[in-house]
Amino acid sequence: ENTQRFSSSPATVESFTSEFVRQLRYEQGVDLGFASSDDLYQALARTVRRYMIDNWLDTLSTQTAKGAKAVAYLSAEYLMGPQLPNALLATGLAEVARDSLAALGLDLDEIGATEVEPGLGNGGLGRLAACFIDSLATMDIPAVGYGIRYEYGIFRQTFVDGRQAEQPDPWLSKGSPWEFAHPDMAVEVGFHGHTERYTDAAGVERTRWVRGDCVLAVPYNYMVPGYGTKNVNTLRLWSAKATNAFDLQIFNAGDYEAAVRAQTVAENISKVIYPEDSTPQGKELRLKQQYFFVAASLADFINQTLPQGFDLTKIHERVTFQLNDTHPVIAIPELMRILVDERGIDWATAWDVTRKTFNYTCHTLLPEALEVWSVELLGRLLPRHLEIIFQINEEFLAEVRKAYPGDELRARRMSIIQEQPERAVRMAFLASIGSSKINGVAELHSQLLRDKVLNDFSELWPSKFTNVTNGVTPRRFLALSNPGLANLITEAIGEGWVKDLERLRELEPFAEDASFRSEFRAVKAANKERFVELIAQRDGIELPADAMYDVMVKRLHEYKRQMLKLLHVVTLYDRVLRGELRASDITPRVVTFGAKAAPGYKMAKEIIALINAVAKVVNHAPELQGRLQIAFPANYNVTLAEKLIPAADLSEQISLAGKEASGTGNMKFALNGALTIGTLDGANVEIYDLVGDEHFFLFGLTEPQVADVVDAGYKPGAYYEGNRSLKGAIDLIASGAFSNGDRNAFEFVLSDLLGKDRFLVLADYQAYVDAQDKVEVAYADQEAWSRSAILNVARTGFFSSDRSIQDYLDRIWHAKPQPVR
Ligand code: 26Y
Repeated sequence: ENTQRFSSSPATVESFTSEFVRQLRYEQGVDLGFASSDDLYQALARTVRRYMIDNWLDTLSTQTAKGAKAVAYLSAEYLMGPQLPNALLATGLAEVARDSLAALGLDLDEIGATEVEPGLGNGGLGRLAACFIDSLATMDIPAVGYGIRYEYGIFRQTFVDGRQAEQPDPWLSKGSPWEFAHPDMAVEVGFHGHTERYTDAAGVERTRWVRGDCVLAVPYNYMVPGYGTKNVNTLRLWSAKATNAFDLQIFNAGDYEAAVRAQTVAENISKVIYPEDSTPQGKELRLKQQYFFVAASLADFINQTLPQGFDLTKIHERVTFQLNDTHPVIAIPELMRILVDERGIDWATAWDVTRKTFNYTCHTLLPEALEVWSVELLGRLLPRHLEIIFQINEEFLAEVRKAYPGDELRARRMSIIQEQPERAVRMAFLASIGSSKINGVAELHSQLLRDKVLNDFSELWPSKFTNVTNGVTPRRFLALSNPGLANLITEAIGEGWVKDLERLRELEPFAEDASFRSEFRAVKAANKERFVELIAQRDGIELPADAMYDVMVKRLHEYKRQMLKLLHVVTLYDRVLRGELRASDITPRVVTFGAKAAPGYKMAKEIIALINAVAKVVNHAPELQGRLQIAFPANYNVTLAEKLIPAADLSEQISLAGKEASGTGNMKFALNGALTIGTLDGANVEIYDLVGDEHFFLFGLTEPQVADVVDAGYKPGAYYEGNRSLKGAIDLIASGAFSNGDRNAFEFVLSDLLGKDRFLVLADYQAYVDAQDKVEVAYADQEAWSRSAILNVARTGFFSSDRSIQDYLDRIWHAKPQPVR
């Protein structure tokens, strides 16, 4: 099935088979005849891994020998997705593995299906980090990803009576064949305690941090294989472990139970990923996680990667630390502490070096998503870091006052310390002040950062601001996930596109070729069959394969407007019930949702319940004759995305303009030949510009229009009263039609929509329904539709994460490839 002929194989069927059997017997300790599916998976993974290790070690020695500048990506999240298929693709072992297993009477896909994906991320930001390390490896850039080895990944979502319930994700319960633990390389990370002034041997006044307690950070290394190169980079994730010294202290005091409890407290640091992806709660454990991985990573890079005795005033020549949002920003005062307190470097030099070493990527526009840490908490957990932040702020505000004499309001606005509602450290400001470059993740987003969110900073330092539009890896999200389309493309234009995605442009003429279009449709149809089969097995949901696949998958957020999508479905149903629309005139459509809600986000959870309630009625409504189906498989994750995106016809990217920083799902869909229905938000703008108006269903208010509507005093109720079709849909929900007659069931959602509607769902409703009517018409002409779909593929090569990484290299990092010989 999965013919990946993009690379040559390092093994023959014979050698692969003998290694596999050896792994099974001598590493797993089990005979082939008695192997469980997990035994088979572990042995297979270790077999594939074996063919990457030499390249990995060669990469390491090449990179250390050259002493070239490295990129250290600091991210609290890496949403990796399944590892086995990616390793097979990178090594070129896919076919050999398949044949070798088949000869043993085993099936590669069946064994692969037992893999539990490492869900070490919430959504876009974590998945972006995973795409970026793939591209860095593929492009031979010396790079390391630093993060946290959460013992529990993002929760598993289930539905109980249509409502979200969360289950833990013990992804490591059977161990991971992909990780290499290095307890020998553990780093101590301190917390709490106090600071003291003292005079050193040379008579210089200095400060030191006397830590109150400390934990061990144990590194786990993961190979990050580049595609079509020998280069294999490293992802280093830290796991928390209690220190012996710490235990012993309490143990000696005679309190055994307290010693064990203390151990649990220490090891909780890397226990679980926080499932919120906006509205950060000022939770102590989250700040501990952030400092834990950042302190370990800096110590690791300085003490293990840089040569012994390296002059740290030149650290910026050897590394650039990229801050993935504000989560790792405590690294800035940490580097200052190392340089000033530990190395005795003077403050001014240290600050100059620090600012040259860090760069900051912002991923949001929502004010409530900007992280702040209360001065009280930060001062208690990291007293020295708070002092350093205050000193940075003092000098910074002096600079502001000098640049804008008399503008005290501005100084107060720009202060790292917010005074209301409590004294707190604004991490985005600290990041902006302590970095060389600040980037947004799509053109519109970067513009809005400059003009709004960080406007004062862009006035002060215009050249600090830049844009790097996000991208996605074409290895995972095309070559691996859509082998049918990948093969079709390769037959048409050769295989160069996998590493040079702009070459998809060469497909443009094929859009005019009727036989190519027909093959393209056959691939899409096969992808739908594959998805239908999966969803029947996985979720027990029966779906027609012969329908338009209309897909909205992303975290559940009001600003992303899943409600708008749902109102369209309810509108169609309502029109049929009223006899305004014949069911037989509806193009058969499967509306697919996939979305996790943050466990504490009430509105998001109510919307999930509402979607499931509508699905229950609509999917069985005799009036609709099965032409409209809602599929809401639980627990949307990377594994499901890889099957779903290639099956999609219509990609829903309908956030309120000015709210979605970029989006990356939007890119994956277009690249897989889905047409977008979307607003001018995030990277949709760039997709629209590239594919052209005829091949994109554009609707909705633009960002400046949104600002005007809001400034004029938005009244959602007026839209409801003034629009029969909208009123019909909302009234139908309010009537209890989806809640067994209970008229109050969805009061929480509806009253907000009619009273507040922060994200202007009702204002964009009519434009959205009109755009969906255009979709209906367009889909009826399958030749024209596939032409548009092919042009979407051909014109979205820009969205390769290889291009994003090249932009980071050119505009921010200035590091160079170091190919492994
Ligand atoms: C601090 C904590 C609450 C937190 C944890 C995770 C805050 C934010 C996040 C994750 C944010 C995120 O995923 N943002 C998304 O980043 C993508 C990659 O740049 C963008 O495409 C997307 O628009 C943005 O919402």
